[in-house]
Amino acid sequence: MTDLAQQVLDGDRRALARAITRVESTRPDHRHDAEQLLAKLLPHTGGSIRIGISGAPGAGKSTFIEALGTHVIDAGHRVAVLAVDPSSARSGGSILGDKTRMERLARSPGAFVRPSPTRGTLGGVARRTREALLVCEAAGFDVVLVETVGVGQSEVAVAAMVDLFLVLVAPGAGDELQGLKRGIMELADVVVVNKADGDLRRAAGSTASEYAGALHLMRPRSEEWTPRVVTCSAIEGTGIAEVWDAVEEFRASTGATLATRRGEQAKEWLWSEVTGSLLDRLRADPATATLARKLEADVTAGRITPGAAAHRLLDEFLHPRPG
Ligand SMILES: Nc1nc2c(ncn2[C@@H]2O[C@H](COP(=O)(O)OP(=O)(O)OP(=O)(O)O)[C@@H](O)[C@H]2O)c(=O)[nH]1
Ligand SMILES: [Mg+2]
Repeated sequence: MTDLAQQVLDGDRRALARAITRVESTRPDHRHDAEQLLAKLLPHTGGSIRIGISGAPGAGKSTFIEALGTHVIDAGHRVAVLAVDPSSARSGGSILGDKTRMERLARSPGAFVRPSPTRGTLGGVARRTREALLVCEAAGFDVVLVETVGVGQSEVAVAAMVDLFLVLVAPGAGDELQGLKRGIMELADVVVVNKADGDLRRAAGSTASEYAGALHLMRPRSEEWTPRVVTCSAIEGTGIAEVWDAVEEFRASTGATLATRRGEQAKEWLWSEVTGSLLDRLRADPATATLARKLEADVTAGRITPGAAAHRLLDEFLHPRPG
């Protein structure tokens, strides 16, 4: 792992890909390697701006990331793209489509594009993506984009690992404001209305006004930054520079508290690791698994409350009865 760590620090891309594969692995011996590797890389992390990009399917995330990534590379940065995609955790996702859509970016020497891990639960995928982000920073990428699809939990997970959360919407998506999407708006630092081109240009303008109005009504999350709305066309490339300007302004306004916020995030991460690892170990324990199957049936049939069953399961795991 010492060699691999050094190769990552030297900017060796194949080593970077291998390091991330190791971090994503669910094998217990790999986990040990991954932790050693991360310990070596940790002093070299923290040097990027971490940006979460979320949006409903079809909003144009892949096209937008290609346009923004290319713009940012032209400005002299190095960009890594990671993904937390619960649909890909289930089905293998739309990696093929993304390969073609992000083709230019993926070919650029200044970019590293990594499809989301295809195995594991959302929690597991998010945990590993968070570590992959650190590996990319150690490899010298100074902009990390973490893509997620616009469905609840995955956005909360991504927002907890980034500095800035960007929500991409398509024109006419204003009715989303009424319903579920409101919770997501509360996470947004920048809302980008995409597809402001051709027949959709006017609709994009009114959608932008609706979002600006909605954001205005929300209680500000910080004194340093007021969320803002930008319109762009990822296909034509218009407005992309303005999106990046907003990112840089965000960085300038919030720079003084960055270390504190990342420290808080790391603390939360500690506890989600504890939760996740505890569950992994509990599930890997054969005696507990046998009892779990029995208690699941009992809970389903209403013979015992879920609370009581949970306590029995934990007791069995923590204080196994001999024999
Ligand atoms: N007119 C217009 N169409 C766009 C723009 N950006 C993306 N599209 C189109 O919108 C569709 C979806 O784009 P994607 O980039 O695949 O969107 P996505 O959010 O990554 O979609 P998923 O990966 O399925 O969640 C494609 O047909 C794109 O060509 C844009 O700026 N203007
Ligand atoms: Mg996509």
